[in-house]
Amino acid sequence: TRFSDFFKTVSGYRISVEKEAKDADILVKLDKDLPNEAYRLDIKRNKIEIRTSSLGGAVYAFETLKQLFPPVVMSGKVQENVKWRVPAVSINDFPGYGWRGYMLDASRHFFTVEQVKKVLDFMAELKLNRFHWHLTDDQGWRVEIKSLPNLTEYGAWRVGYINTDERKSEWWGRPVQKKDELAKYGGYYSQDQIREIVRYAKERNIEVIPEVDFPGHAQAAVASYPEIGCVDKQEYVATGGVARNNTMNPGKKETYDFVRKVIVELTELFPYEYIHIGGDECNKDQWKKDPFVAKLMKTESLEDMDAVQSYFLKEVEKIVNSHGKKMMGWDEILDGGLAPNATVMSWRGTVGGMKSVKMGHDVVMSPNSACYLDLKQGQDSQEPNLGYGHLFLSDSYNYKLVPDTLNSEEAKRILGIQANMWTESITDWGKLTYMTFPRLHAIAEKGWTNEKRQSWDGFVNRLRTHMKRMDVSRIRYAKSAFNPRFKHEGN
Ligand code: NAG
Repeated sequence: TRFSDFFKTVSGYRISVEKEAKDADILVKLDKDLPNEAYRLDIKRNKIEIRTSSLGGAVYAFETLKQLFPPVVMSGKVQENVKWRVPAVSINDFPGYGWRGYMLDASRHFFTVEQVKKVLDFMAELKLNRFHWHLTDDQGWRVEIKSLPNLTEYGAWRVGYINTDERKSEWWGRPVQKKDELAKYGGYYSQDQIREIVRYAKERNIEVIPEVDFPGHAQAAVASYPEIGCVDKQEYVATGGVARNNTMNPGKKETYDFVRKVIVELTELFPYEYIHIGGDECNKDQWKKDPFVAKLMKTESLEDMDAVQSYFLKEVEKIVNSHGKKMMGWDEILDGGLAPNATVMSWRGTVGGMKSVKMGHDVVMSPNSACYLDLKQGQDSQEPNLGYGHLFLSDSYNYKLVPDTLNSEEAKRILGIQANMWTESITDWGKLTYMTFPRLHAIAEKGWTNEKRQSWDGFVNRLRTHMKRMDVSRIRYAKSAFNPRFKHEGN
């Protein structure tokens, strides 16, 4: 229905599905022979015909159709007084990879339900189908877990110095006056809101994958339930980048009870295959002096801290699997020995991903050298002071997802690609879209288009049209990312 409404608003089209379709302008037919997410789009003088075997195929046929109209439509907004014309073409289209993801970190900064829906809208427009929701970190716990109420009563809020000027000002180009103010910041998603998001995503062919970060990046959790940490006193939800006591204690029974409760409720909320358990950047120093960890090492004959982490994550995997889900984690989950059924998300470059493939595990590639949207897209002089390093559009576009060193069996274990939006410096919606585009266009193309048909020149041409679309819709994006006079290395 969302597409019928959309096309009706702009042009009075009649859309029909199957039988009563004869006199419709846009006709959607079920064609069981087409693979999942594939579609055929035939545009004739007085009729548009779509064939597909799946909801996903239908969604993408309509997204393509929207993009064939002049660059006046994006995110449901339409410009008035434009000739509403589409070329007569025949398109046979299907994706290269099943996992085409976008990750939103909702912990470092909180984004409302309405904003999350807008993320899902632009994902659908770029034919992305996996929304990875980073729901917990040191700076805030954002998912309601009914059996663990402290997580959202306490763990969702931080009190600290927040730079209010930066929050309000036009942030690019101008120097920001620093004036700090003590404030409470936070928010969380209720279970009803999560169900609403999952439903909204489903209509757009998007699966939602929750991430809760274990055993590191967990200061908000440890602050809410000190008994799962390596501290006896009350800890605070982190305000800045450097967390203190942010590591769960794998030597305590309470920790496993905690994990179990979280997983049970996530399983009820998110109907899909995977639960992402984080696993990245665990600070193991606290474990070295913890008596519970020492005891665990003795009883389980664990040699070092990597072995402790691996033991813990294998236990987590058992819990996840026993609830009918698969476990996914960042590539640190390889350290000390990978859990037997785990899928790896490779972020520290591609090494962890390639190693996992060779070991027979599935992987999603999300290397920071190609997919990290929190890095600057242009030179420092052209960019606002967001991001701590650089990742140019051409770096994303030139990334080769499947290296020649893999044989065809191994290549199949690469499920796809994902862009990650970490939000330490992303305080609002304008910054989010600015850092996301146009790199997300490049990453989306990596996931969808056959590598042989990818070309930088072709991409840049098509991007020009998308940029017009974003201009019309007043979506902020980095123009510096694509400047034809400015050659990035590797262009
Ligand atoms: C890493 C952290 C993440 C952080 C990001 C910034 C992963 C898997 N972990 O340090 O918490 O926000 O990079 O680029 O990326």
